[in-house]
Amino acid sequence: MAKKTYDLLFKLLLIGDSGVGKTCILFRFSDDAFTTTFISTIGIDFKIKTVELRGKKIKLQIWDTAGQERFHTITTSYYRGAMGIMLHANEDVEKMILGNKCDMTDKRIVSKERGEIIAREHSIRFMETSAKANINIERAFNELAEAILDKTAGRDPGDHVDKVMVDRRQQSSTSKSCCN
Ligand SMILES: Nc1nc2c(ncn2[C@@H]2O[C@H](COP(=O)(O)OP(=O)(O)OP(=O)(O)O)[C@@H](O)[C@H]2O)c(=O)[nH]1
Ligand SMILES: [Mg+2]
Repeated sequence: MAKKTYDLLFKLLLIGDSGVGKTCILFRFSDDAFTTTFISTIGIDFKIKTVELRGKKIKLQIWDTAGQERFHTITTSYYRGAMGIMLHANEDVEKMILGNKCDMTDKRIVSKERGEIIAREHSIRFMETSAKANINIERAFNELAEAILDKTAGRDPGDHVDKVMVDRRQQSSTSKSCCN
């Protein structure tokens, strides 16, 4: 019998304006690499990375959405079923705001303190990151996954399987109407 390679599957979503560095954050996390070339995401993309947290193998399925307004209809259709969202979300999902490009100190617009205040006001986790300098990227994903793990601990593992199935159906129906 084929052995399952993970214990839990978490679906995470990266959302935010075009150019803030979503794809670079994911690329740094998945491949430990960075490029200065800006290739704006078309529609939606995803990467898989399995992490081990508290003795559990957690498969992270991370969706990277296009920030450009013209893809809004496609990208928002993927919000359903997300278990953790980075940058913006509502209701019962675990959220985290990333203040990316923190390596660009001379071009800083939002202070760290201001970011922390905004996040606290909305009860959202906050972390300053840099995909370029590899600051807090792994920590951000692990912290979000741990928050989901805390929330889901004790639940029947079957819950997760069901959620994935819903997502798969959604993916296949969305890809038909997608542009790629
Ligand atoms: N200095 C610095 N530049 C970064 C960082 N992260 C991303 N960039 C640069 O910012 C630009 C945009 O990065 P992307 O990751 O493609 O942006 P995105 O948010 O995915 O954009 P869309 O796909 O259009 O939504 C690229 O030129 C990157 O090299 C960072 O942490 N520091
Ligand atoms: Mg992108």
